[in-house]
Amino acid sequence: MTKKARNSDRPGVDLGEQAVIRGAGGETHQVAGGDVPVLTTQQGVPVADDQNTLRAGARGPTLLEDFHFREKIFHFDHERIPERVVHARGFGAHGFFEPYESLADITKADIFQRPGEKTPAFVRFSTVAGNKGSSDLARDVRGFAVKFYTREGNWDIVGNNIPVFFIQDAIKFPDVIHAAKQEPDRGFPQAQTAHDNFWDFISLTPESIHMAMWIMSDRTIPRSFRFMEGFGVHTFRLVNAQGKSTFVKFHWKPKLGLQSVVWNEAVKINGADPDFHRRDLWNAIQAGDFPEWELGLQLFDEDFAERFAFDVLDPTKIIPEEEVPVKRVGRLVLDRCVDNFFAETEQVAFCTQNIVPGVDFSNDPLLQGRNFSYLDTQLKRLGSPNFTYLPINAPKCPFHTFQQDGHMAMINPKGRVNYEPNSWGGAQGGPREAPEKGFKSYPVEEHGQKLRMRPETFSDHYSQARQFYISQTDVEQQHIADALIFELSKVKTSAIRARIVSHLLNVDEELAGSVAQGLRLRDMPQRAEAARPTRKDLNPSAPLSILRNGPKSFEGRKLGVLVTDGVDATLLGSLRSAFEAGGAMTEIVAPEVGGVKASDGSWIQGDEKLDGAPSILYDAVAILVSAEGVKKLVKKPAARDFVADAFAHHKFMAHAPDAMPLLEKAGIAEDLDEGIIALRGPNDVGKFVEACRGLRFWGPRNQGDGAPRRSNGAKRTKNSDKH
Ligand code: HDE
Repeated sequence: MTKKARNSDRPGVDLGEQAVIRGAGGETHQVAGGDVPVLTTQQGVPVADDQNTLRAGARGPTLLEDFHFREKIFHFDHERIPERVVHARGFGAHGFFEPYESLADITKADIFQRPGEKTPAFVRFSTVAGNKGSSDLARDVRGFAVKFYTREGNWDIVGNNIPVFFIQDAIKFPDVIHAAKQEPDRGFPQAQTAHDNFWDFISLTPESIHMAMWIMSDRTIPRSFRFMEGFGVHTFRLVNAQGKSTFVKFHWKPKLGLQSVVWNEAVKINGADPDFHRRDLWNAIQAGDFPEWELGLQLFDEDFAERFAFDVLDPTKIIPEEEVPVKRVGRLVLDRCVDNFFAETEQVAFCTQNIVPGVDFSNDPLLQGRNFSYLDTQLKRLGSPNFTYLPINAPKCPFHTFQQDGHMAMINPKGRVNYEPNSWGGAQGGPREAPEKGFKSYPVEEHGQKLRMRPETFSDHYSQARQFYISQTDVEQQHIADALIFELSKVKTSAIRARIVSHLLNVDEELAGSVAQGLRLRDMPQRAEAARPTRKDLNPSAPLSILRNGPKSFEGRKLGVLVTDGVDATLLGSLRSAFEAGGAMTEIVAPEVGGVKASDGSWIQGDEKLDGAPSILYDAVAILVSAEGVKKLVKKPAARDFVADAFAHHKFMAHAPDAMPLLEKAGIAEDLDEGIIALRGPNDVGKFVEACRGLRFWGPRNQGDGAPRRSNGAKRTKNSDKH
């Protein structure tokens, strides 16, 4: 060791508080002392030097006896565990659930007994198809898995942000997932369904057409986790203390309303910030802006199940909220980020079979299969049946079992007893059964032949696909057509494209026509043979549309403000305070991250450098530039894209009068519309805030926008509400 240096030896460069020693090769050694703990091996042996391996001579070979190096590299080499086979990419957070009222009349589940009592919860959001390192804005279903640590054990609702699924029987799960993930010979495409295998499977699996409509809608490109719904999908049972069962479907309703991005934006966000969703959740929680959902229950009895047009055990069907309203029974709040991503988000093990007294399964064949699968997958991933003892998975209520040993046994009982019945009695005898309090399955009577057969009641594959489609606004219908055209244009086999259109003919003829036209199919295929004809009498259902259930204010959203030197300080100040007062976030985007000098000489700190903060990262943008500043900006492609993209993506925009040259360069000066607000003074700020309460400005800004493509020029008759 040659030189001892402290922070103060290096003016202007902050090396932190630690003492620093330079080694013979100039390498940095930071030394323990005071409150700084000593680095040790896993065995607790203090480490003197963590920069150099043990060698025979300074330039000689490394010695095998270097146990510190061996342990460090050994551990590193084993850091990875298998990623989840599906839902590999995810992001979790802690929080709590709090019921509004006692639900004792419906369920004895302890979590629902005492209004206002908080039960700890952990939630993991995920995409399905992409690998762990894929991008957040892939067009994909989002997982919405909730673990409640109740006083009577852990209860998991392992749901998605879409209320239906692709398949009706668990035996098809490996097939649909194989088809959706990368093709096995080439190993791509990653995290997307825009390829032959996926659409081939869908085209041969008519039960998936309802879900296909959902995934082609903007539900699969959510603005963030905070703006999406969650669904338990299957029918479950709730059982009360008297043993009465009520069927239930679980819903999560986001407090902020629903919001998605547009496809062109999603594609660009994946490049600019592949972690867009996880960063959003992290930032919101760190800022104290805790995301919140209400738990909704659709409760119904056997009579309703008999009367309902579809089989309530069929996971490709919803029950429209108009038929069974969603009763909001409590709220889920996420208020704490994880301390360690691996320990919590990666190691959390959700299992559909984790239920508690008061909750029970239905015979949905998908749910029954899931109950089998999740335990297997956790053993594979986490490597030991003791995964339940990891802190993120362990119940927070007392638990006592006679399970023992296995890899990584962490919680081991004391004493001789490891079986029951036993005659050791008292505390020595260990835990005993609880006939009253213990979990009892609902004693539903089952009978029937042993057979492999899909029930005939599952055979209507198109009616609800149609109902979903006609429940969308024009803009949303257009997005569905665009998404289908995009995805099918990536499919190389023309027969598959035609086969999908043949199914669409059973959903909506105009949609089929638009897609056929967008693909330039030379001949319209014949309508796919339907096991049951499509019902046209199902009414549109408003809760199925995102735009009809959007945010009511700009709260929880983000304004990007592009500034230059000479920015009008008063205008910027009133803009920021107006947005922040409404619960929104603002970010300053500057030519350099250090910031800019405002008109009054004050220094405005930058949050982002322009190149790293395209307008796709914001819900709305303001361009507050000076006459001098704009001269430099017009030459920057990033500045032109900032404006042009915000316009193309239907964002509300505001601009200082001096920004006009940039709007001209971006090619939009001729197209100024009511979604673009000139800020001539602080009074106009109110106008902009007001406009931003809407989701986006859906006026026709791009060719084809807003008005669904017509296949034959026919006038649309149904449901053409604009939002
Ligand atoms: Fe899953 N699913 N799944 N799934 N699923 C998994 O379990 C499976 C299904 C869902 O954040 C796996 O821990 C089968 C529907 C979520 O950790 C695995 C079937 C729904 C997550 C598995 C389904 C889901 C998973 C892989 C058809 C919505 C992520 C890793 C019968 C209601 C949970 C793991 C997390 C994860 C199996 C269908 C949601 C392999 C066999 C339907 C949110 O066990």
